Amino acid sequence: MALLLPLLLQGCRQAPPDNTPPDVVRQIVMKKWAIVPNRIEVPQGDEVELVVTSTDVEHGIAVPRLGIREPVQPGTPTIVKFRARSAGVYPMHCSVLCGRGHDQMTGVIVVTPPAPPAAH
Ligand SMILES: [Cu+2]
Repeated sequence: MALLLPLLLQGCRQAPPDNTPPDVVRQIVMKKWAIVPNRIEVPQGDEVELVVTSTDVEHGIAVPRLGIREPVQPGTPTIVKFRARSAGVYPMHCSVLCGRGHDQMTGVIVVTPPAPPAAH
């Protein structure tokens, strides 16, 4: 239930440096026609590294609300780094038209707020 708390903690948020190693690493596999897993949870404020691979043809990883849009070539992992400053659900999809099931290539990145809720 803590995940549903409104985010009213902007004023006491820390500002961590941006050149640190990732706090969390998540693997994503793109293939005809799915993003696996199609739901990824990461903590708010952490430096996240996504390692995105394709097992067949060229796909693309796009998470518009996080400003992410990168091609994913088979055989070469695409590394995407981001830090989500707000908790919430961020839709992701394939950004390369890869066949008739392309529209099914969707998922979400769920950014969870720190738990337990910080005392303000
Ligand atoms: Cu596609």
